[in-house]
Amino acid sequence: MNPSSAPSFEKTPGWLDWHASPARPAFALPPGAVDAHCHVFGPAARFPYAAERKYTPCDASREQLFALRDHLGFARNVIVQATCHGADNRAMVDACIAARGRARGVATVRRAISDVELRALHEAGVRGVRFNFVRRLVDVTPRDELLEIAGRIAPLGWHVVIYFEAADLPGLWDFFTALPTPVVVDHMGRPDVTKPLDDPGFALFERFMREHPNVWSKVSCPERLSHSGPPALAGERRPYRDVIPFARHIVETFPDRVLWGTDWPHPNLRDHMPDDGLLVDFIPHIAPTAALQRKLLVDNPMRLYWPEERA
Ligand code: 0GY
Repeated sequence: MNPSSAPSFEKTPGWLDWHASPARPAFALPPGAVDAHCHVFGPAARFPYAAERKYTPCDASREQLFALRDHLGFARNVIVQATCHGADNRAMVDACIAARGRARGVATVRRAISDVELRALHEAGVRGVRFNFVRRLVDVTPRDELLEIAGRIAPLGWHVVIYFEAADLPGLWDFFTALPTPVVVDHMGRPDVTKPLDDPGFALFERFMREHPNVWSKVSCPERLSHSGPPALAGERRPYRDVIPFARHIVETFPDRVLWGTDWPHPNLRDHMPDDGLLVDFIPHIAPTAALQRKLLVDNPMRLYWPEERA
């Protein structure tokens, strides 16, 4: 124990901290834009990281998230429970409450959660649960437990966010298509962007969305999927150019079921930390018209997270 008796945490070796001075984006976000995928980490002194975590990040507080929101020009956030907090949703819930209606949350819950606890999460602004199948991030949760949870959150009007690697979609297909709620896929199901657009892996993801009108996709995380970069932007005007055809295809094919988020504070990046302003400048490359941008950034997230505010 350190002198204050608070647990102390050492960042995972090689951890990249979030960008301290992101550019102001050149792209002007439409009024009311929602950053629909971001996290808070700790601060650990107040909200310790979970024992079962697979990484230990740097702190990324609610105040720092709200400062980034204002700097980039977003109106609202959707704060997704990060795996480093396990199923202890306190940091995310605290941020949602502090945002005073300008944030919604996506929680991680276990089957032992009570109806009273679910109701309290709802009151705080939670509108979904996340099921994570990325093995480097979480231990396996049995599918019968996840189905039970999905059945319990459906009557609250919540949805399920799923995170998986592209290679795992065939094996997860039957489970995903049995979910009784809207289903939101993180980061387009992580396509291999070194392959062509008609690669069978991405074609299967497109089929997943086409055949299941309850399936949505976040067209987020170019920095995680890209091989072309940054950092090698020299002479290249389009950030993360190799991701653009994939994200643009999903936006143009399913304009009413796409969301976008920064993924701040960008856990587990290894080669570079993105400038969040540059990430916002990626948006017009994947949603090239004002109408598509409005759906992606305002109409769609408002329909999913703030349906009561729609005209
Ligand atoms: C993301 C991606 C990652 C991590 C998490 O909750 C998390 O720890 O989601 C990742 O490492 O790919 O969406 O933030």
